[in-house]
Amino acid sequence: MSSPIEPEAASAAVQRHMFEVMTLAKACDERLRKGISTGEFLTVYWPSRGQEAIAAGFAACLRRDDRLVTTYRGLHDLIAKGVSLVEILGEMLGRQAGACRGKGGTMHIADPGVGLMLSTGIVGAGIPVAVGLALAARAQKSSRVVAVSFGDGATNTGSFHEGTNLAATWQLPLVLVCQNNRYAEMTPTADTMHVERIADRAAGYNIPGVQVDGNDPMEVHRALSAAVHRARSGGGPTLIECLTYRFFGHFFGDPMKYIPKEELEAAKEADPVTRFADRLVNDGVIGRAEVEQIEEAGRRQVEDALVAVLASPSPTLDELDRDVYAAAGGV
Ligand SMILES: Cc1ncc(C[n+]2csc(CCOP(=O)(O)OP(=O)(O)O)c2C)c(N)n1
Ligand SMILES: [Mg+2]
Repeated sequence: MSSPIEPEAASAAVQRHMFEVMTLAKACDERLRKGISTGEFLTVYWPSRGQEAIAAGFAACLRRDDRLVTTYRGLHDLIAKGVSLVEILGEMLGRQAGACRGKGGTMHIADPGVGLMLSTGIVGAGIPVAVGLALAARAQKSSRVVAVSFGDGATNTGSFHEGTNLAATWQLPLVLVCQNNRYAEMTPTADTMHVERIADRAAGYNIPGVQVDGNDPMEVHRALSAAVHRARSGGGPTLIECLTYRFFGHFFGDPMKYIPKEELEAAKEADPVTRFADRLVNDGVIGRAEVEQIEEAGRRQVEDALVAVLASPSPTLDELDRDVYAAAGGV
């Protein structure tokens, strides 16, 4: 089903911002992988490298008070929604400076202050939570919308189908964004579902379903802005399937033996960050020198954040049950 709502065009300033977000996500990913490889960082990491164009869409189309729910493979999404690098890296490295004071780890980064309500390691589990957040927005007569980001594998879970059914039935202000990176852990998507297009699953719930090139930020922006507009104006949920690819397997360190070499090489060849930089330069949005400045600024931001993170201690024992339960007699 195609979208009857006209998307907003991304201005030059918005395109630049989208590129900054993609570049920062790439710089942060590279630094994390370097730190893990050398033994400098002791953490686990599920890289979103290769999927940055989808995050660029979130950065451009969501308001600060809109909500976003993501997964363990959410570094790019967190950056797009405005979670600070200190909170992200602090949490990944188990420091008190982290978004959850270092008690949640890579899989569990949340920052409600900027609308990033949940990252979850339970596949599909973010969807019903996002439905609840969308119901809350409606109950509070707020114009905010909720976007939920999940993988291709998540669309095989009951949580996806139950959540989507409820959101469709109640016409909630929800945008379902599937980051189809072609694999769920080590299994190719095509081996686990009888539909060719995940977007077609929307038909089962009588909501619009669109498939886009998830490596093209402008295409993502177009689909997402239309879906956000629909949700905000009472038109109910949309499912957007973004076709993308993960460059580093399921987790960083995954030997990736199950991935055909040529497939991976072709994906890296079409790197969405490089592709977008070339396009912005060709379209005269920014110059080549500015691309390099943005890249350098991204790397610097990551190093600055790391200084603060590495100076921050690990959580102490008395933190063990703090923030886990509400205090008796009040919140
Ligand atoms: C309910 C549940 N089942 C199984 C797992 C184990 N598991 C972790 S990641 C993953 C694959 C998910 O694939 P996808 O939804 O495509 O997301 P991606 O990792 O590709 O971003 C699985 C099966 C889990 N964490 N939660
Ligand atoms: Mg996947």
